[in-house]
Amino acid sequence: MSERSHQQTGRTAAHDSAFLRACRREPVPHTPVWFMRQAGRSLPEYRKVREGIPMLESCMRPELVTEITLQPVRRHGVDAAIFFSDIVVPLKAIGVDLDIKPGVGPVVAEPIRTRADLERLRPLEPTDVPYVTEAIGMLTAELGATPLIGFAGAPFTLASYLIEGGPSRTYENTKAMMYGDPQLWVDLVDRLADITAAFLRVQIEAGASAVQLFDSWAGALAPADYRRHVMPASAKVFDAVAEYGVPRIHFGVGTGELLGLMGEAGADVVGVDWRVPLDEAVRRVGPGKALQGNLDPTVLFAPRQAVETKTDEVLAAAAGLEGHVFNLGHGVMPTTDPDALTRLVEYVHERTAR
Ligand code: 1CP
Repeated sequence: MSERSHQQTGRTAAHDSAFLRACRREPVPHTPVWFMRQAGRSLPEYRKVREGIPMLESCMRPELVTEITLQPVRRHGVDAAIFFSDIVVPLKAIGVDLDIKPGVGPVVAEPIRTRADLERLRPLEPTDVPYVTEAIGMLTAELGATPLIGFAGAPFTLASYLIEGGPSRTYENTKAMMYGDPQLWVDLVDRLADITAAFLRVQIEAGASAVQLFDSWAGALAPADYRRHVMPASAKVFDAVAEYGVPRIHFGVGTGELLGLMGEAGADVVGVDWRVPLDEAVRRVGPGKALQGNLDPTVLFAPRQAVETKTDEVLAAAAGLEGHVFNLGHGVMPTTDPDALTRLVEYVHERTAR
């Protein structure tokens, strides 16, 4: 099959899936479920296929990416697959010297602090990531009617890794640039918006049915600073992929105060962490958007009965929503019992069957 017919086959087959219907705020046969970080560390079959292969290298092997992406779909019966990759893959692809260190996360050899450093960030071309196009072609053929979610890191979250040089709790250097050299900051996040948009376009062109923009660490910002220094760059990313008509999901952690702005940036679906109940989140986001979330991922360490009670609370708070995609409030923790995830998918499907 040609690439274009792969892409059309994937999206056409998935078009009426519960996940895409919920994103479009259409009636669903049951509330769809998927989990952030479902493809990965909590699964023994994942650890087995990853053995001895560094994280970034595994993202560049299409067969391995396909297998890892499919593992949670097979095991848990989730309603969507998320492409196995990482938010720093496009940065690596344009030549940024970085690595993903086990137990740490992305580490950047030479952090970006000056205008001269900025020149190292060139635009991303589809030919920089041939392995992404190849893997998504293989995946959409295998997935049939199960939609594939593509994703990228949002400009703020990517900037935080590039400026800090790795994970941070305080974002002090990031904020120092944002407040101290706003022109350098705006040029940086604008470049990152173009790179992110190009990375999402590659995934959609290859057949992804929806995209999620992860602004995982935007919750570190006050709303006024988010609106002024971050939102324009994220809005540029959403605008750049609007023409495809695929649902655009926008997610961050600790973003209760930003939910309205994150919707306004151009999302069709707003992801909510576990700190704000969905009935309150919908008031903050306003009409015309679906919500995704928001069971606290640590609830999965409690006994089954407690998981069900907390799940019922999420479903009750979601009862008045126009569109609800069930998810955790953040990623699956590596030590989560995979069987608890499988049971949770079954439970949500049973409780919401219409
Ligand atoms: O389901 C999946 O696991 C899909 C693949 C996926 C996704 C969507 C990975 C694989 N990473 C991501 C996105 C990602 N990467 C985000 C946004 C989502 C989120 O908030 O969880 C972020 C912030 C990163 C950066 C990153 N990469 C971290 C966090 C570090 C920090 O600042 O605290 C880490 C630990 C990684 C490495 C990574 N990415 C993915 C995996 C499976 C791993 C672990 C790699 C390993 O050591 O085996």
